[in-house]
Amino acid sequence: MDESALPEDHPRYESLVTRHRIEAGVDRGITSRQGLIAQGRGEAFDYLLGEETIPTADRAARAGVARLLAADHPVVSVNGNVAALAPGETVELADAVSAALEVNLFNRTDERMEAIEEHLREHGAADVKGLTADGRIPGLDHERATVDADGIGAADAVLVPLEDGDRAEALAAMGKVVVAIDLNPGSRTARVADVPIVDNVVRALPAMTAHARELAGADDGELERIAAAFDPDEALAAAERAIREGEF
Ligand code: PTJ
Repeated sequence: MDESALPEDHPRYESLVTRHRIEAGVDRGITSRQGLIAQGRGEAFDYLLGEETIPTADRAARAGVARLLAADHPVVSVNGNVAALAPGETVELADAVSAALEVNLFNRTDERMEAIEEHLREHGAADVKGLTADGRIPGLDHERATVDADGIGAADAVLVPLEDGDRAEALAAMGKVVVAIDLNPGSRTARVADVPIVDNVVRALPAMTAHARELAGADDGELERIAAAFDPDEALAAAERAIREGEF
């Protein structure tokens, strides 16, 4: 079924659209089959969060943008789920914070790397890193450690939308600022991130771009103040409360 054939009056229309995109991503060789499972996990948390951006997640999005804008070499990491769910939004955000885009896969194959690179270019990316593969994230085994030396390898801040916990931890251990988007406030990714954004990537990425445009003229002092005012533990606790009690 084409996305345009989905019933727009369905009460869970947005969820149908994201499911459809992930399915299409698997069909196109962009998303791994494990990506379907990850999506299901994410959906469960999104359902518990009321399928909306809670106020602390929006504050986290702003703090994450401040960290990316303040960085010398920010990189937006893209996996098979993000490429399928929000390719245009990912490219727009990378532009808005002057970050490089790098394809970085847990289940890395040349075919998927190339399919995702092409998909991002179709959505406006001028340059896509990840295929040079001349760097490694220490402490990880196999292909999931592979990065570009002048991309994630050299980055001082990395946005990891929807990341596996091991890799987020390894990036943090390299001393990089980790900004994560993850619907599970208890995940290792969310817990190791300097800025955990507990929200769906389909909402968080455009919200971050809007913050980036608004903060475009901000000086270093203002970016620093925004980043310093954000408390990751408090944000995670607020997300857990929202899930438990529907209290925001
Ligand atoms: O494309 P690859 O090969 O790099 O593989 C990507 C996946 C996602 C399969 C891989 O990184 C993986 O297995 O991830 P996990 O360990 O399942 O973690 C995914 C996390 O993202 C979980 O905590 C989910 O709750 C969360 N998540 C899933 N969908 C979304 C999400 N967070 C935000 N927005 C979503 N749409």
